[in-house]
Amino acid sequence: MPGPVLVPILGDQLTRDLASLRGRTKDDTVVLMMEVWDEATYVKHHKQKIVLIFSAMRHFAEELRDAGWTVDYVRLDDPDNAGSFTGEVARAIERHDPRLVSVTEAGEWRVRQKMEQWADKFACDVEILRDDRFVCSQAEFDEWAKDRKELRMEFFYREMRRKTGLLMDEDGRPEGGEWNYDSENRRPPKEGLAAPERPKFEPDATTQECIDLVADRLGDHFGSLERFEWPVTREEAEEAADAFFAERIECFGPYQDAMVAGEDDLFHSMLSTSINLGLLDPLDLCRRAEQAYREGKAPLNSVEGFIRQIIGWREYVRGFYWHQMPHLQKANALNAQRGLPEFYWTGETEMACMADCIRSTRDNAHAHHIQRLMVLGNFALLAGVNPRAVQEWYLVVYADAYEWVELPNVAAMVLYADGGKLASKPYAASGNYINKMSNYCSGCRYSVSKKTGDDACPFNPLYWHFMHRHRERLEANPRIGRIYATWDRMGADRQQEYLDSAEAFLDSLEPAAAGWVRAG
Ligand code: FAD
Ligand code: DLZ
Ligand code: SF4
Repeated sequence: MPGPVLVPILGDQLTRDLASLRGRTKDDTVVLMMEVWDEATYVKHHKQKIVLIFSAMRHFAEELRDAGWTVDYVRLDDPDNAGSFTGEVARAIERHDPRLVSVTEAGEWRVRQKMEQWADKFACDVEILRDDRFVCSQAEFDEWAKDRKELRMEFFYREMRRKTGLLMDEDGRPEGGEWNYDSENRRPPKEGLAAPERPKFEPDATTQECIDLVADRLGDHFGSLERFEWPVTREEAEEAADAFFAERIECFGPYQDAMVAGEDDLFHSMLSTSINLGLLDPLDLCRRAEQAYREGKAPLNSVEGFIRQIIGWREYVRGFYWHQMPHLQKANALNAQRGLPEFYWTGETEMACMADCIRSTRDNAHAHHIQRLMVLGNFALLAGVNPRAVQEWYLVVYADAYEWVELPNVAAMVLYADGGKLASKPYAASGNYINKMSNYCSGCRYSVSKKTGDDACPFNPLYWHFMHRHRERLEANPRIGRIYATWDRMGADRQQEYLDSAEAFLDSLEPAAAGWVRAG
């Protein structure tokens, strides 16, 4: 009798229709799921991120068992646990003597490299299948990117709109006449802006077990476990999506870039963790958004904005990641060498905007897009923090972070470390932008209207310090170069005041202690 097919399913592959499960028969397949030390500690992920992944994996294993599949599930605290995917697949091969290992490709470079060695390591056949849970295949992305000097999301996005037919009219034109309603997605928060509360999911017994495990074994990782509210099953994720489409999508567009102290979710969907785990189908969510528009339940700028984030940005960064790896990991076009400041981990800073975004990150393993981009990221860009240190921070702290989505956003979008392949200009901004889009500045010890000196908002002198030190590269950029006329008009004395203020502030930053990202 030939052995069964062994189907390893990774923590972010929790999809019933996964390529490696599709077409398999239940009496001839053993599904293997593994909680492994290597994955939990290659960086010291936020405690909530590990609880989320383990709990979602355990629930998914139950879902498969209930549907009649044989699931071999290895827990982190299993005394024989080999600690790595490769080690656990090797042990499972000994247990089950399979004729074939059939696996869906890993989302991250690091894991895929190891997976590609399995065929040489193991005695049975190994097949690695394409992950087709994306609208755009890698071959398609590479073909689109071929011969383009600059890769721009906007043009890619239009291709995805055409491919999916989302928000296209009968004549093949974009709904409403425009491809992009970004200019209608920037409304500043009005006084007292608050969103309906999203569904929060109390830990069940399985999640509680994972919380106890993480607190016990990985208690020195960053982040709080006090409030764990993430959806961990497909049903819960669907409930979260239903609530978004019923109550929050209407205002999603206008307030997409707004920030309000203490309002951690606003009108965002909070669905990235479920999408990235494989619990929700991104294309299905886009179709639901389109339906809300067609039924008159949500305006076009909200629906287009939501769809753009998913079939635009999400698909685009995934294609970009594989197109640019492995060198994207090391890219540092602006030669930024500063260490990450300690306050990114402790939240202890007098900058009210940074402190609130770091608090939300610590409490929820989440911050919304504009907080990640224009507050936390903008500061790292202006201060010249080394891209590797920034990348590792983002990978650790967010529950939705996997390198394929985190790295392009951090290295290319935020830090311009790829020298402009992804973004046409650095997203550098002074305190003015944060003041316009948030209510942070009114509660800050710094003054956003002051440009230099001890009380000045640090973003103000840092902005000019950044522009000054990268003049050679940025002056020729038509989207940003004109700013130098303003700088030149200031005169040497005023310029020096800006530079001195920035340097005094940078000198005051305490670099992060060792041990936040990796043990020892
Ligand atoms: P919404 O605002 O409701 O957006 C809807 C969906 O669009 C999201 O769920 C997500 O799937 C997708 N999306 C939106 N923006 C992006 C984007 N720039 N790239 C990819 N997908 C996007 N997202 C991650 O999923 N994982 C990450 O590790 C991650 N790291 C980021 C790092 C930085 C520096 C920045 C600027 C953005 C990062 N993002 C990341 C994108 C974005 O911030 C999150 O997807 C979003 O905040 C998740 O919250 P939400 O589900 O409420 O999103
Ligand atoms: C992020 C993560 C963590 C913390 N732990 C596990 C795990 O123990 N087992 C598992 O299958 N997946 C885990 N993951 C998600 C993986 O890191 C993710 O599937 C790969 O990085 C994708 O390449
Ligand atoms: Fe942030 Fe500056 Fe505003 Fe303070 S004054 S909240 S540091 S932007």
